Parts: sequence; structure tokens; C-alpha cells
Amino acid sequence: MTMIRERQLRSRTSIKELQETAWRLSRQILEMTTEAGSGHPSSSLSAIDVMTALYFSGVMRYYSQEPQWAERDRFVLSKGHAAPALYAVLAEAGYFDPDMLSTLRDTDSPLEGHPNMRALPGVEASTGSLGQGLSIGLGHALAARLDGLSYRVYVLIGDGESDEGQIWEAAMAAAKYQVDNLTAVLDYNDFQQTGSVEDVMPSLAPVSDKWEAFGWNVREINGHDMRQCVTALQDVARVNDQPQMIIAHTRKGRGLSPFEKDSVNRKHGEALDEEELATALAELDEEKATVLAGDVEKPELTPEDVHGEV
Ligand SMILES: Cc1ncc(C[n+]2csc(CCOP(=O)(O)OP(=O)(O)O)c2C)c(N)n1
Ligand SMILES: [Mg+2]
Repeated sequence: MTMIRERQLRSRTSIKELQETAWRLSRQILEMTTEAGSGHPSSSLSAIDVMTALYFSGVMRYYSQEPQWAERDRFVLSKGHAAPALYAVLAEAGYFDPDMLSTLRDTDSPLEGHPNMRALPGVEASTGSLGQGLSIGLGHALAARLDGLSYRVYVLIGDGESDEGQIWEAAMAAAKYQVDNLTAVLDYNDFQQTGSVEDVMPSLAPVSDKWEAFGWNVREINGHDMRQCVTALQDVARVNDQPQMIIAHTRKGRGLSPFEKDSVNRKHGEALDEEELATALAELDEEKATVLAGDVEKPELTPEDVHGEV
């Protein structure tokens, strides 16, 4: 058992392989939500690159055949509506058979609309009520200290979710206790349920200054650049005495045109119909072919495209 576990822990993957994984998982997100006729594909797609980097670059320690291994690193999907992204990642990591992805949101399927830790191995927290995941992650991180364990905790939060006061309570407490085994990633995709973050709660910006003021170690990345995702996740592990925030500038729907057509909220909580799905999959294939042909190293979207000067 230990030898097998060590093998999984030590696996390292190239940036190109990680990109290929992210394309495959993006496909699965699109397909499973269209088949279900509901779900949150745009919210899942904005996070899939950084989640792929986290699970498959060798940054995170886990052993899918032993989901309750005490020393495993924990990942909490605080924006639980991006469950399709989590399910795609967990299936790829070997927690369950990828064939189950097509049961998303079926009655009796453990792949519920929002993650249920009692239903599916690999899910560390039941989320969906926004605002809670960072506090849950902080609890895990403090528990590691009390238990004398060396695991790290990663939490993915949304920019709309950052309107929740509980996020900032966790931010203060984590800094106070110098919880350096806690990393938050902010999926800064500019949109929430009913509109743009700028319209709904303009005071979120400048978000980097806010997290710094709260005592966190902060860095900003293009959340669709695999190399930047991996580097940031590797670097935060070297920070001492401070929790870390990675602000990932992303695009809700990952730039695929069926989502871009909706400038109000990027089709929040809406699955693509069959025709839109075909378009989105063709665009993913085209992006993959272009990148693999070496014409560009990675998707061309830059943080500046998304948010202006970063
Ligand atoms: C406490 C709470 N209030 C409202 C909702 C409904 N809701 C689900 S997703 C969402 C928007 C979240 O926006 P954001 O955090 O930016 O995530 P994105 O979909 O952009 O990734 C809202 C308001 C909820 N799930 N929980
Ligand atoms: Mg958002």
C-alpha cells in the first residue's frame, strides 16, 4: 500500500500534459451538464485550469484509493455550484469511475448538484451555501496543527462569493493564527449570478490590496495559464507564518463563445443546448490543435485582457 501511495504522490506532469488534461476535463464539464440539462458549466470552466494544476502537477498530496488518509492535503470547493469541475477532477484522480459523470444530478446519483461529502469519496466538505468554505478550510488547517500533521489545505472561492461576510471573518482569523498551511484561490471571473461583480458589488476591487491588508500573502496570476497556475501553487508552499491568497484572473466559460454571448452573467447556472455544446467542443478542439501545433504556448488570454493592467 505504502509503495503504491508513494508512486501516486511523486508523479510529475509536464505543462503540456496538464493542459491536455484540462481540455479533457473541460469537455466532460460541458457534456455532463448538457446531458443533465442543468448545472453550472461556466462557473466550472473558469476554475478547471487551476484545479487541474492543483490535483495533477504533484503539488497536492492525496491517495485516491485511501480517501481518508490522515496526511492527505484537503481541497474545499467553497463555490460548490462548480461541482462539475470537482467531479471531473476527482474521477480523473481515480476516486470513482469516470462513467459516473453522466449521472450528474440524477436522482440517487452521488454526483449531486452541489458536492456532498457523505455521498462521494474525495469531497472534503459539503458546500453550495456560499461563504462557508474558507472557514471550513481554516478549521482543517488548524486541526492539522493540533494533531501534529503536515497536510496543507486549499480552498477555492468565487468573486461573487466574496460578498459574503464570513469570507472576511475567516480571512481575519487565519491571519491572526498565522495559518501558513492554508491557501485560498480566488476565481476572479468578473461575474456572479445576476450580473458583473462590478455592478453588483463594485467595492470588491482592489481585491489584492484587501487581502494584503488582512495579513495574507498575495499573488495574482492568469488562471488560464497552466504554467502560472503550477508555479503559484508551488511557491505558496514556501510561505511561512501567513495564509496565502492566489488571485486567479479567469473568464467565466473559459472564453468559449456560447458563454461569451451572454454579457449579463455568462449563462450562470445554465447548461448549453446540443447546438451550443457542439460549438463549444469544436472551439476546445481548435484551441488544443493550435496549442499542440506549437503556434502558441498556451491559451492566448492574458490577465490584461480580462481585467486591464494587473
Ligand atoms: C449563501 C448563498 N447565497 C446565494 C446563493 C446562490 N448563488 C449560487 S452561485 C451564485 C453566484 C456566485 O458567484 P461567484 O462566486 O462569482 O461564482 P461564479 O459562478 O462566478 O464562479 C449565487 C448568488 C448561494 N448558493 N448561497
Ligand atoms: Mg464569479
